[in-house]
Amino acid sequence: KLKSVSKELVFIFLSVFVFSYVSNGQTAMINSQSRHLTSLNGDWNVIIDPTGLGDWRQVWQEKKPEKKTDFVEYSFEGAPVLKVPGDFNSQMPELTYFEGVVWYKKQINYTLRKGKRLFLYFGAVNYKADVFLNGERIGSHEGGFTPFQFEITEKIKDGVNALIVKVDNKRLKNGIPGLGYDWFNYGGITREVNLIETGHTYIEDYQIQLPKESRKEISGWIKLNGANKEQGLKVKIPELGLVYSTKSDSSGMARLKFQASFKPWSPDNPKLYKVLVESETDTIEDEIGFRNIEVRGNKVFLNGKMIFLKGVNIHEENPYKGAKAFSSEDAVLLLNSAKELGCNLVRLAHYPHNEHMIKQAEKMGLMVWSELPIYQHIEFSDTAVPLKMELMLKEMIQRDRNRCSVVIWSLSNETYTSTPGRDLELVSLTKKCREADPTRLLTHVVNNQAYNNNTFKVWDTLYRYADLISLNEYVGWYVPWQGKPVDTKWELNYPDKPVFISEFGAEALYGSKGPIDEAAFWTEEYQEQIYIDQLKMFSTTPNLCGIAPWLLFDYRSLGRMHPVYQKGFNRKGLLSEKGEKKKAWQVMHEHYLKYKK
Ligand code: GCB
Repeated sequence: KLKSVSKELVFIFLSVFVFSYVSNGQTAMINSQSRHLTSLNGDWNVIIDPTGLGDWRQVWQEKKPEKKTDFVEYSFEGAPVLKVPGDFNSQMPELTYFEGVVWYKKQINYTLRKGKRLFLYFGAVNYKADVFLNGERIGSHEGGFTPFQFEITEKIKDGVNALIVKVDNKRLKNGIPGLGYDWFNYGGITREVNLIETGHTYIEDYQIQLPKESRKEISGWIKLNGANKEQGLKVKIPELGLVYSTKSDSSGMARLKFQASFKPWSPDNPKLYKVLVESETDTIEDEIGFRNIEVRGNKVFLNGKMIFLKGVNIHEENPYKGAKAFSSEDAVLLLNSAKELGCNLVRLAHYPHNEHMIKQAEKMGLMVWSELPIYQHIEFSDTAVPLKMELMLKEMIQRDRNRCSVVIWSLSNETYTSTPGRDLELVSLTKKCREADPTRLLTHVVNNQAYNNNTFKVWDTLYRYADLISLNEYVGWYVPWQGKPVDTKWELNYPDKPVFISEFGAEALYGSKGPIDEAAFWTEEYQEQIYIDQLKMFSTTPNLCGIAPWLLFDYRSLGRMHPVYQKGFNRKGLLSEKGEKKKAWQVMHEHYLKYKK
């Protein structure tokens, strides 16, 4: 008995040791949707493992008992089923508040064609995924909102294969986000899973966008992955009769530069072109819009015209279902409401949303603000954190680099200047973002401004590196007014940059009515008054280039515990979770109607 225990311990020790050196998931290839793919969406069997015992019992090996006294106390056979994509919390009552391990299994029947490569692609798994194929660990990935892949060309068997994913949504002190955040921690395989078959050399990535300084000349590149790196390449835009030819070098890279007279993409005319990217061994089809976004002086310009960003904040949640949003239907639902409000921009808070949101926004003429979940308390001085931030940045940019709707990369929200390493790491991340994508605007959201004597003192080191000064303020809600809104004064540490009010608002329970006085908060009237006052105050904000109320729909968040008014919801929505319009909706709507263009 003792012997077998110590054998088991040695095995566990070795596996932990070896596993920690197994390579992590690769950054997913761009435009997965236009590849030769087999969907693994649908029913997966699951084992709920609140204590993490499955690791010790090697669930991924699916050991079967050989004799009666072999107690194998788990089985995927007969196990409950969860839908992928989707969060696990909303699918089983016992998982509602679950933060821990769920093991997922899918049987794959596959025969890989000769000479082809195979990739296992995940749109996102929140928060950590350990992936096993046929009893062998193939890698892991941390970060709940971006895609990743593993090459399994050598690992897939002809016929039946067992794919097991250990999903862990426990919060981590050195995670991104960290331990505390004001949204629901939906765990699970929350986005699509696909097998992607490619040729031996495939188009891994490409950028075909307008740089900030031009409205005619595309600059970008194509990158090949595989043995045959030097190839003839073409970019075709049939509607413009454009065929551009080039060659990749020995590293598989080709630079692109060509001119065309595009009809620019804009909220009024969200024009997209079919674009073909061709190598000798691969062809990818995309739909790309062309626009340029830039800051000149203290103003934002879209296609050379000054634009006011009429935003709204949105979480990735289907309010009607109380579930993670993941489908194109969910995207249409959320974005239709943003459109109806009168927006031309959506701030997708506080993490990269699914691809349907970005693509749907593009079709509907909504600009997108995409954000990293570097939110409030982040352990910047933990050596693992900068690496995690960098990986997320890379994954976020790579997925959406050709989506013209994305006009702003927001790298952080409300981090604290007092956190050791914060400035150093975020400045370094900012530089990396600029290198990786010089075509978009970049910002950090900060809320450390002082508000005294009806004066805002807006300052932060990060603003120096950002295109926009973005700030969240909740005067009237968390902080009392200190004078008339129209008399508000402002002092900016960078007075020549555009200012974006990325959050403001107040909570109200739909249907809760009352007079506007301090005792009556949570009412629609109280929220409405805060909106009226905020809009007056915005007339005093220097260089104001845009605003975004917090937020479109009431949404689930565990910290919101008021038993009468909140019941587990952040009630700052302009709409309730049932889509009912609160009074403040009308105030915002009329305000946005005033800016016709
Ligand atoms: C904020 C945060 C946001 C919160 C919001 C609130 O400043 O950025 O994530 O949900 O305030 O409701 O307090």
